[in-house]
Amino acid sequence: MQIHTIQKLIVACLFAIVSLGISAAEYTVEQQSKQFVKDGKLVEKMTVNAGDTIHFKNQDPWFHNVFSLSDVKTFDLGSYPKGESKAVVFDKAGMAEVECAIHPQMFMEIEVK
Ligand SMILES: [Cu+2]
Repeated sequence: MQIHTIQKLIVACLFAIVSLGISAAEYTVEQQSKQFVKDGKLVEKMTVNAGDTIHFKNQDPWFHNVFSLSDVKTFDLGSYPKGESKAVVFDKAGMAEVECAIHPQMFMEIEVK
């Protein structure tokens, strides 16, 4: 009886993990001409769902850094050259300000729902 309950729980957990995996989206934000660009357009704000991943890809011939000091997600991807991409999973709802430590004019907001 107890083993059966545990088995049910394991199945429920696996189902939850799989459905979370399916619903989580992947986005790419590029660093281009010292701006954050998404789908070829300057992006100042974007909305994602909790669990989604954003790939930050440097498309400029110089180094960029991507970091955030927000409560929602604090990270520092370091400095990386053209062609390199680093991913961040936004797992908590709220607002994240994303900046580049090398170019202070680079700034974008990510709303996590
Ligand atoms: Cu930069």
